[in-house]
Amino acid sequence: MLQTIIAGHHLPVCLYNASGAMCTTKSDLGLLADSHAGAVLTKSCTLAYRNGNPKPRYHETAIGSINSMGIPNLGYEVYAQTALEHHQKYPPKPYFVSVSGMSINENLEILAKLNQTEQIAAIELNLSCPNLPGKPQVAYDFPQTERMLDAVFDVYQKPLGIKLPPYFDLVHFEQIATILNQYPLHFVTCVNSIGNGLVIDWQTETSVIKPKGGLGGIGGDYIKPTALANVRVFSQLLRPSIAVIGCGGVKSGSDAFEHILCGATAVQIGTQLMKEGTDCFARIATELQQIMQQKGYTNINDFKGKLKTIE
Ligand code: RRO
Repeated sequence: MLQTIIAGHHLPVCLYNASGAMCTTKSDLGLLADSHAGAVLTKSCTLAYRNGNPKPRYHETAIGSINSMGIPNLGYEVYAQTALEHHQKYPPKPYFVSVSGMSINENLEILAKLNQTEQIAAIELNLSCPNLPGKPQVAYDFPQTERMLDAVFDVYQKPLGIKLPPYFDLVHFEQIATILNQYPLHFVTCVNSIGNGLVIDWQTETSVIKPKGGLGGIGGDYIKPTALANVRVFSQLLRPSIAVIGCGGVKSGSDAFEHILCGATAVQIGTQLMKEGTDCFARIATELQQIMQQKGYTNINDFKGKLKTIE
């Protein structure tokens, strides 16, 4: 009932983790593989191991999260190796790798290596990390995004999608969609955290995370309306062969239902996975299924993208 297809790969359930949430270590990836998630996606990786930003760098509030992790990861080789082990143990569950090199050349080098690992179902190229001091988010710089995608598709022919930051202006949606429609992308994931928010503790009069003077990417309930708008508008502007994967503020079956109604082909879970652990997948899947049954839907395509607006 909840099955879907991403980049030609069948997912038994249209829910899986957002990159960054519980997917950095081999043991995290094992827990995701063992869970009811329909796929596994790794932490964004670089060529070499990275420690990331100084701690505290992640903080939860009652309705969301702020992070400035700074891409802590084990280096791409570990995630390629884990793909082999994953494939032997869980052959039907697609394994996606998120890539976030520090430059075009670093991304090209990582992709050239990952190209050799058949067990990777697809790459999610992250063009939207908000937490590198001194580095802008690539996908807010449209000429840089074009240069990146030109270079990537020159060397990489296997299934690839990109992780976008949230956009807020309809002119920007149209400009970036026109660029993305030129490339053989399999999917776009909307959205990364809303960059450079500030959560503070009024009692101690202090910011809650250490990097960048307390600024970090915001996730959770705060970002659901922005995420839904991005899913909706990109579903309308992109070629139909580019699937939109929804990410942002999903903590219940109705949140996932809303993302699909706006056009999502699958839905990722970040902050809620961090709060609840991998049990969230079975719970949210059950809730989504109940909503579908009540409405008489048997497949997500029965309502995908069918949001009604008021005339
Ligand atoms: O590691 C991070 O700081 C991070 C990344 Br790569 C990202 O894409 N989004 C985010 O909120 N944090």
